Amino acid sequence: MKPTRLFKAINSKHSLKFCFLFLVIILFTSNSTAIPKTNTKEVIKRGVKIKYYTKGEFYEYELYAKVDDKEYKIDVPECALLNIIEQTDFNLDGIDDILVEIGYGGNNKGLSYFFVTYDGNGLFHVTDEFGNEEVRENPKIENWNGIPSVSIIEVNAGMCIEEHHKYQKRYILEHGEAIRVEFKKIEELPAIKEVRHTDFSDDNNKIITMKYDINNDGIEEQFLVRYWERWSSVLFELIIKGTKYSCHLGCSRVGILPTTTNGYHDIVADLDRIYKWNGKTYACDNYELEIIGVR
Ligand SMILES: [Ca+2]
Ligand SMILES: [Ca+2]
Repeated sequence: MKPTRLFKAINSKHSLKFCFLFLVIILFTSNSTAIPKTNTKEVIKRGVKIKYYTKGEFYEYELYAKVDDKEYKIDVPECALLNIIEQTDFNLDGIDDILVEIGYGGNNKGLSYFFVTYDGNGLFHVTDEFGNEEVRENPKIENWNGIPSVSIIEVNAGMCIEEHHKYQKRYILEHGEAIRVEFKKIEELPAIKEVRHTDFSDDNNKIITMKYDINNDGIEEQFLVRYWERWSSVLFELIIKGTKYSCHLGCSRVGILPTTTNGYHDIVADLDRIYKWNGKTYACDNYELEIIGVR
């Protein structure tokens, strides 16, 4: 009978070999089922031609992608101003991804961001958003350890009622998600002399004069600092050799830094916004102090 023959086989001199074979089969099958292998790269043709773009305007933006000349509409948050910041291979898998900015317009809400990846077969993946109402500057796309990364600045500018803070955060696209890989608190640059918005707590209408020889010619220049009630911040004018320069951007403080550029001390606004002398006026990024007259 067959059961007898099986019993005999197990108990025969070959039983050890049988057990070993059985063990190998168990190990092999358990190992192969423990690691799920759903590699999206296998279903995506490398080098696929993909182009992302938006359509529409005024809070009715829609996001599209054209893959090998076939158009797809991608589901994204509604009622938003969408702006594609960058199309590049953020996760280095050989297929272009995008970083999209969500804006809401006006001064009340900041900016947030999400990545979109193409998963193949007409399927796209949208990551969770990052950023918030304290993000107002354009993000920077920077190389971070060989990977494209997104650096954003969060700052509670505007109303200077709370203590001023500023953070730099860095995100990368990994495993289909926006992963934060860096968090840095931006410290306030120490100034030689400064005027803060809190210096006006006793009188909003006064003008505080700050004197300092900013170009080391033996004559003190004058900062005229006023309070801007709407934003609880300060505005300043600067008089150099009879010429008046005006800053129209509110800040929580204005100060003089020990560093110099072209022979003039640098000026700091807020925590770390630095105005440098360019030979004609003070400038920071694309903003210059306006020359409003000669006394
Ligand atoms: Ca990619
Ligand atoms: Ca001087």
